[in-house]
This record gives sequence, C-alpha cells and structure tokens, in this order.
Amino acid sequence: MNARLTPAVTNPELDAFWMPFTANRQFKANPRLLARAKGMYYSTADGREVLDGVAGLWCVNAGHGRREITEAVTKQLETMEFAPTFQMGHPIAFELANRLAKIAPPGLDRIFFTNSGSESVDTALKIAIAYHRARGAGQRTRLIGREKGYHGVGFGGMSVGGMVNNRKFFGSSMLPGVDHLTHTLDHEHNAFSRGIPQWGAHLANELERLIALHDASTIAAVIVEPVAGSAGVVLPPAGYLKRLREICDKHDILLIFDEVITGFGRVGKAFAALAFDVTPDLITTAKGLTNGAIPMGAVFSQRKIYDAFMQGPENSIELFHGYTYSAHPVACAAALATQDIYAKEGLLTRAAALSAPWENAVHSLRGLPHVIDIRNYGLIGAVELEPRPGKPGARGFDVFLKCFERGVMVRQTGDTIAMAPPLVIEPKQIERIVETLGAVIRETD
Ligand code: PXG
Repeated sequence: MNARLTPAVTNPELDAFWMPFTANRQFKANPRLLARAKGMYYSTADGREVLDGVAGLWCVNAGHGRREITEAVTKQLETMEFAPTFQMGHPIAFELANRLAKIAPPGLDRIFFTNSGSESVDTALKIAIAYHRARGAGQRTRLIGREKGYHGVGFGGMSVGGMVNNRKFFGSSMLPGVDHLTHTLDHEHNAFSRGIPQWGAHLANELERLIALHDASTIAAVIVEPVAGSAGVVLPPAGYLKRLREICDKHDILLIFDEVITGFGRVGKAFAALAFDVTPDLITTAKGLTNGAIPMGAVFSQRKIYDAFMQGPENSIELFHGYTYSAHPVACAAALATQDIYAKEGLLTRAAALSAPWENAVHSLRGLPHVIDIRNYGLIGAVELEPRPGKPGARGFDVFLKCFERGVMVRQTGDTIAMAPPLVIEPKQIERIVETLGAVIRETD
C-alpha cells in the first residue's frame, strides 16, 4: 500500500476534531489550547495567562466571562430553552429586535435573525434579490462583491468574497452572475497612513465600469465590508464609501455593508455606517451581537425593503427563508444582556476615545525590520510584514506564535498581524500588546 495514502495519525486525542481554517497537522503536533477566560485574558490549558488582542475572533467586545450574560442565558434556559419562530413567536425575540432597531443607523429598523455571519450574508443577498423581484424587477439578480472581501463561507458569501484561497478549492461552485470591484489596499500611495487613507476614493468609480458592462437593470446589490478584517485589515479611502452609495442610488442598486466585524462598537460607533456617515440598505452582523457568548447573527434592513415584501394576500409567507434557530431564545437573552452592557459601559463609543492612543501605539512599530505597512481605524490595527522569499505567510505565522508564547494573542492572515482587542481594554494593555509584538518582530528573521 502506498504509505502516502495512509491517513496521518498525529495525536489520537486531537484527531477527531477537524478544525476550521486551521493547519490541522501543524496544530495537533503543537496544540495551543485555551481553557478559561476572564476580562482581557485567556488562560491556557497549562495555566498561562494570555492577553487577548483579537477579542476571541473579533467578537468578545465586552471582554470575557461577563456575569450578566451568563445569568441571562441561564435564566432563559430554565424558562424556555427553545421555541420556534416559524408561524410562532416569543416575546424576547421582539424585544431584541426593538432594542437593536434603536441603535441601528437611520431607517434600518427591520431585523432578520440568523446564527452566524455567513448566514447573515447569505440572508442579505437573498433578501436583495427577492426585494427586486417583489418590485417587479426580477431580472436584477447580479451581485457585486470586492477583491479581498470576506463574507463568510456559505455559497453566496464565498461567491461575492474575494480571498483566493477561500474560492479556488471550490472550482465552479460559485454563484453565477457575480462580479467584483477592485480592492482598496495600495501600498504605493497609502502605506503607513494613520487612520483612513486619503488616496483612492476614485476606486469606487469602478462600479460605474461594471454597471456599464452588465447594465444596472441586471444588478441587485453591491456588498462590501466598510472596513475589511479577514484580508488583513483593508481600509476604505476617504470618500470611497460615500461614492459607492451615490452610484448605487443613481442606478437603483442596493448597498449592503457587511458589518460582522465592524458592528457593535469596533470602530467607535455602533456601526461603521454611522462612523462613515453612509447609510446602506442592508447591514449584516453577528459576532459582537452576543459578545460571542452564543452564536447569533442579524440582518438590519431598511424599512422600505421590508415594506416591499408586505404585499399580496395577508396569509401568504412573504420571504421563504429562515433558520430553525432564527431568534433562538437563549441567543436573544445573551444579545439583550450584551446590549445592556454596551449601553451601561459606553462600549459602543469607547473605541473612538481609545483610537488616538491605539493609533500611536501601533504606528510606533514603524521602522522595525520587515514592517512594510501599518493600518489602523477605531480599535482595529494591522502590521504588515514583508513575506519571506518563496514562503508567504511563514514570517507572519512565526510572529503570531511567538507572541502567543509570550502571552499575547494576535491574529495572523498571511504576513499581516491583525489586532482587535475587546473594547474594555486599558491603555496599559495596549502598551503590552504593542511592546510584545515589537519585541517579537525585532527578533524574527
Ligand atoms: N463577514 C465578515 C465581514 C466576517 O468578518 C463573516 C462574514 C462570517 O462570519 P461567521 O460567523 O460565519 O464566521 C466574517 C467572519 C479573521 C477571521 O481571521 C474573521 C472572521 C472569521 C474568522 C476569522 O479575521 N470573520
């Protein structure tokens, strides 16, 4: 038998879990196991403290181990662990939707619940297509995403997404009729910009080119992350998002902001739409909605979109879409407790107050070996390293690993180190993250 066809058994205790977006064999040979979490810190299974520089995975905005969330979840489990929301309802779902509508950007006060960011994206894309059909424009089915975009891993999100590894393995299984804008990362003009880069608003005009190619009458929606996270933090140039909005308005195309990362305070306001003063038609969220405690996502819709569906006989279902766990009562309880914390502690705007010291801290790494760009906005930061010749991602991985060994968790995407700490971070902890990262970069070839 060909030895290479024999499955690799690395560690019998770790083999059964096929880990997501992970180098399984590398991880299982040298596992990094997190066992507990409190406030700004994780503890590893062997008892080491690790400062959380990425809010788990961009989701634990209020910090770890929040008692209020635990209590709300426990109480809901004891009261009613599950109830359907298909042709039935339960009060806490309506309470949460009303609550979210109050912090939503103007007009986006109709809320559809999902269980993840990927589901929120697929939901928003389907709503966009069905909305045009409901208005008698059923030929508008084309979707426009952007290079370097990340919109989760459903077939819809994968298709509008623009990260090559998330697409190339799945061949022709992409949605038909999808096109992509160019991305906005430009080292030549914008390297080491502090905050939003000034060059590049004109890149939004690319949308006019795609419209000229396909014709507006075939296009349902444009979806972008206002600030892209997964691709290694890609910022919108000043004026870019406004320009996209103008072009979409001109051609009756819906604009979707994917705020799975930027929603719930990451950029200093409740949503990036508010921070950039650009109002999209749909907003996708997840992550910070429940502080990461229970999986949940939500799509915020303009009322005009909801209203367009509320036509025809009243006994007909208006949108043939939903999940068993849409508005799961336990997730609703976690989300309400989370929103209480955000409101009570001013966390939805705390990133605005911290963004100047954060910016200074991350930009202090300029000039260190191999650092080719630094980007920041709100409480998001990225340090891009020059790849080792012929080994893309290797330097980034080494830096990530050494930071973890020294008690700081950051996120690595290729050779970019991304940071997005819980919004409860204190200035001393910002220093600690950046000092550790700086020391590691200095000593990494
Ligand atoms: N949209 C955006 C903008 C995201 O960032 C998703 C959709 C999908 O969400 P779910 O809940 O289905 O994973 C995301 C997820 C990283 C990283 O490395 C980012 C995400 C997930 C995992 C890792 O930055 N974002």
